[in-house]
Amino acid sequence: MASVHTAITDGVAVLTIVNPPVNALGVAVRSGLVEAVAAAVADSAVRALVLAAEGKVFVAGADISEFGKPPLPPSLPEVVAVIEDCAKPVVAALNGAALGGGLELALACHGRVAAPGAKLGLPEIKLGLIPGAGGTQRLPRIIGAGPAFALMSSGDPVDARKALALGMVDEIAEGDLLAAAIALAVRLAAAGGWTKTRARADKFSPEDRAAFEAAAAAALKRAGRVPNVPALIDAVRACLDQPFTEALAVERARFSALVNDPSARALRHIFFAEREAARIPGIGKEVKARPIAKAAVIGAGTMGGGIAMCFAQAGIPVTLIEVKPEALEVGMARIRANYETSVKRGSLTAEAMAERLSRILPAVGLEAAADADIVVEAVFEDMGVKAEIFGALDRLTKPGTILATNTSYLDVDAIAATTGRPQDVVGLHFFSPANVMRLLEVVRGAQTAPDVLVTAMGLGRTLGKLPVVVGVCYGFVGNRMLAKRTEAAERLLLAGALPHEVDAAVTDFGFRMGPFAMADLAGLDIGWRARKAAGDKAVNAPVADALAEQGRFGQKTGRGFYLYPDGARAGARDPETEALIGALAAARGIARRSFTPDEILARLFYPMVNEGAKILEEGIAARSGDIDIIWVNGYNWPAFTGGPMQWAEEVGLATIVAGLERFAAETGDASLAPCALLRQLAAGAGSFAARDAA
Ligand code: T1G
Repeated sequence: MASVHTAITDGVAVLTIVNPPVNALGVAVRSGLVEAVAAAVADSAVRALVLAAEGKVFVAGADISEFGKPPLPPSLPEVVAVIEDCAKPVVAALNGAALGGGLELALACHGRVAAPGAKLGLPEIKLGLIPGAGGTQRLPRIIGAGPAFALMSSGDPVDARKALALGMVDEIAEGDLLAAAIALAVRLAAAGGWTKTRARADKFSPEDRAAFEAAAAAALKRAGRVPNVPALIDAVRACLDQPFTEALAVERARFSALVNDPSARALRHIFFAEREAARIPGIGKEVKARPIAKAAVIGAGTMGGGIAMCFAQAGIPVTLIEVKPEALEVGMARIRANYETSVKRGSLTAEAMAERLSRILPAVGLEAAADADIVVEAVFEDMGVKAEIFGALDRLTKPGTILATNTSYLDVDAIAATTGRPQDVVGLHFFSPANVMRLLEVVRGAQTAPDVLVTAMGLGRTLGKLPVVVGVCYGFVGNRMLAKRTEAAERLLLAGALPHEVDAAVTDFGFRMGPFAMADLAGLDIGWRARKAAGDKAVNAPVADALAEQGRFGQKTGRGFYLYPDGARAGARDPETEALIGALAAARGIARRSFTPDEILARLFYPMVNEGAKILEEGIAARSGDIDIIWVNGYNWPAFTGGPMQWAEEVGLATIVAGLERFAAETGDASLAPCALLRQLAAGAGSFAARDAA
C-alpha cells in the first residue's frame, strides 16, 4: 500500500514516500504527504523536514493512470503549496529520478540534495502535457526562463552534475544522502529564514527573456499540430509577465485543457502500451531466459551488419559470418563506415568505435557459429537459402543455441521445420537500419519454447530495442498492414488522387514522409522484385510496377513517382508519371475524380485498421497496443495520434465500419469489408483498449 512514513532524527522529521515501483504521486501519497507535513509542523520537537523516498527512484511524477479520471483531492498543486508554505524548512533528498510532479515537489522545497546518480526532469511534453504542479513557474525562478523552457520543451532529464551547475540542487551528496539533507535542513532552521521558490526572481533578465523567446519560437516551428508546445510557451511567458498566483492559474488552465486532449490520450496510451508489450500472454516470470554471452550473425549485408552492430553496442561479442571473403570484407567496410560517420557527427568517440569493432569478429563459413548462444540469420529472403542455412546450423551449433531468423515475411514455422530443434527457433525481425530502428518484431513460432521467447524479449531490450511478440503470418504485423496501405495508395492513384496529394495528406497527418516519397527513397525496384517473388501473396501495385518496368526506380535513377533533377532529395511532380497513371486508369475504365485529404486518409488508414483487427482476431498480435507501438516505432506513425488502433478509437469504430463497407462496395474488394471483431466492437460500443484489458 502506498504511504508516507515519518521518522524523527535529531529534530528533523524525515518523510519517506513509499509507493513501489516508482513512487508515483497517487492519491494515497498526496494525502499522506499533507498529513505528515501537518503532523511535523505541529510537533514542537521538530525544527525541520526532509522529503525522501524509498527505492531506486525518488518520484516518477504524478500517477499517469489517474489522468482522464475524476480528480481525487488533494491535488498535486495543493500538496506542492503545503510544502512551499510550510512553517518549517523542507529539504528534498533526491535518491534517484525526480521527474514531472516529483521534481515539482522538490522545487517547492526550500533546499535540494541529490545523490550522484539522480536525474531531474520535466518529461510532461512527451505525454502531450505540460508541467501542471508549478514546474513552469518555479523552474524558471531557479534556473532562468531560457534554460527552464529548454528543459521542459525537450522533456529530457539532466543528471545531478548538470542540475548542480544549473542551480536545481544545492549539493550532491557523495556519501550519506539523508545525512546531507538533514544537515542542510538543520542549517536552514538555524538560519531562521529561507526563500520560497515562488518569491525568487533573481534569474530573470532581458537576456534571459530573449533566450526564452528564441527557444519558444524555434519550438513552435518544430511543434506542428501538437497543442502542448504553445501551452508551454503561454505558461512560461505568464511566469515572466504576471504575478506568481495569476501565472500559476495560466499553467493550471493550459494543463487541464491538455489532459483530455486526444494527443495526450494517445501519448499516455503509447507510454503504457510500450510497457505492456513486455508481458507475454501465458508466460509468467518463473520462465527464465537462457544466457547469451556470445552471438553470431549469418550474412554481412546491410541488415546483418546492422544487427552485428547492435550486439557490439550492447557489449556482446558477435561473429559476423559470410560464405565468401569478399562479401565479408564489404560488410565489415560498411560497418566501419557507419561508425566513422557517427564519430564525425560526434555521436560516438573513436575509443567507443574501436571497442565496438573489437567485438565484431568477421569469419568465413558457418562453422564459426559453433560456440554461439544465439545465431541470427540475415540472408537473402529465399526459403531455399534459409532452409539450407538452418539445416547446417542445426548440425553445427551446440544444444540450446537459439536459432533466429531476421526474415521480414517468410514462414518461421517452415524454417523451424528444417531443423531438429523447432523449439529453439524464433523470428527476430529487425527494421532497417537495424542499428538505428527501435522496433523488433519477435516472431513466435508454433513450437518456439517459452524460455526462447523470454530470452528473445530480454535480448531485444539489451540491444536497446522495443521488442513486441507477433505470430506467424505473411508479413507478421507491420508489413502485413503496410501492404494494405500500399494497395490503398495505388488504388487512390487510379481513382484520381495524385502522388503529391496523397503524400501531402499523410505528412500533414504527422508522418515524416508519404508512401510515394518513401517508395522512391527505398527504390521502386525493391518492391517490384519482392512482388514478383511473392506470387499470389503480392500486393497489387500496378503503378509502381509500371514505373519499375520503365527503369524508373526512384531517387536512385532520378525519377520514380517523382522527378529528382540533379540528384535533388525532394521530388518534384512528374507529368510523365501522372500521364502513366491516367493511362492505367483509362485502361481499367476508371473515371478519375479528386479526393480531399480526409478522404485520402480514410482510404489509406481504414483498411490498415481492418487488417489490425483481423490480426487481433487471429491472435497474431495479443493487444491493439502492440500493433500501435509497432507502427509508431517501426513505420513512423505519429505518436501523438497513438498508432492506427488508438487513432481508430478516436475516429469512432462505427465510422470506420461504415467507411469500409463503402470502400468494399465501391471497389468490389471483399477484403475491405469490416471484419467480425470490428463490427462487434462498433455495434456494442466496445473498444480495442477494453478488449486489451479484458
Ligand atoms: N505513473 C504511473 N505509473 C508509472 C509512472 C507514472 N508516472 N511511471 C512509471 N510507471 C509504471 C510503469 O507503467 C511500469 O508499470 C512501472 O511503473 C515501472 O516503470 C503533474 C502531469 C521513472 C524512468 O513521465 O520515465 O508528473 O509495467 O518500466 O524502466 O506536472 O518509469 O510495471 O505495471 O518505466 O525503471 C511525468 C514516467 C508524469 C515519468 C523508471 N513523469 N516514468 O523507468 O520503469 S506526468 C513521467 C518513467 C506529471 C505533473 C505531470 C520511468 C522511470 P508496470 P518502467 P523504469
